[in-house]
Amino acid sequence: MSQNPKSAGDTLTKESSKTKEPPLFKVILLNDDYTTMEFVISMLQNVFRKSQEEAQQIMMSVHQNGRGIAGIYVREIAETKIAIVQQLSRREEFPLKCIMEPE
Ligand code: TYC
Repeated sequence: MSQNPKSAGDTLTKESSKTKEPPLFKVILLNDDYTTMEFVISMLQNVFRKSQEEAQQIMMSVHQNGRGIAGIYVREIAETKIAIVQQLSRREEFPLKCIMEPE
């Protein structure tokens, strides 16, 4: 075994590909002119589990730059959070959008 030069530090074996971590996705909030700042902060706190301070900073960054990262998750969690934001936004008749992009 130890004579096999491929056994040490080889990252492309079948074993390692089986235990590879799943791909991650950024959930990105998009700015708009109608959703209230308070609502965006509440989404960031309640859906994305950010502190009051972090939520305030992320919201202001999205407001100023047009978009910002709400969180980074595996595909299924990202999709679920996007669906929750969409549902809560529509309920309040806000056009708030969030999208996902590969990390
Ligand atoms: N631009 C909105 C306003 O001035 C606030 C806002 C921030 C909306 C972030 C969406 O993702 C957003 N009320």
